[in-house]
Amino acid sequence: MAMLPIITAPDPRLKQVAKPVERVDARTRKLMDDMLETMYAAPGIGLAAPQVGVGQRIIVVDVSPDDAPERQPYRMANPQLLWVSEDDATYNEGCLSVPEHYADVARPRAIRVRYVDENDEIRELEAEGLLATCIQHEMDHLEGILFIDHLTALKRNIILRKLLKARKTTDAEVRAG
Ligand code: GNR
Ligand code: NI
Repeated sequence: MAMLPIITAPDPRLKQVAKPVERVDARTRKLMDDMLETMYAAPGIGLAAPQVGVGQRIIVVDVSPDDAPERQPYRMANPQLLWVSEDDATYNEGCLSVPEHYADVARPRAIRVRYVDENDEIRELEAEGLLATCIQHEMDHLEGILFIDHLTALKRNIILRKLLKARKTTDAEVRAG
């Protein structure tokens, strides 16, 4: 397994629409496993391929609590929503590509998703609560959408300006050694 660098906003690669996976092969599986390792180390509860600079429709998710007896990772290619509930749930979301910023986002509380798993098999999953929120957050990444795109332009631009400023500071510090 290998750790992958995570891209942070603003970056044009986070704004692109990802391409469907034709077939889940050994290389795709390796990418899924590397994404999971990167996600656990971050730590995070989900990760989408565009966040590691790969423009393919691949996401990984694991919302099981740290003290759970075992992990429950999902590896998904080409996820599509078959159904969403009428009612919304609001979570205070964060994103590994929008470090240190959090905001409430309302999304359908429950979903049914169809995807291709790590064995190239079609599966369906019904999810609610944090799992449903996380899958939708990851699927947004495949459309080039970040959670800050659900906020007002004012709030989004404040966050983007802060991220840019923080990056310039780190870059300057790195250059100075
Ligand atoms: O680690 C993450 N936590 C999180 C919390 C609430 C809603 C969504 C998420 S996903 C995020 C990791 C990430 O950026 N995935 O793209
Ligand atoms: Ni994210």
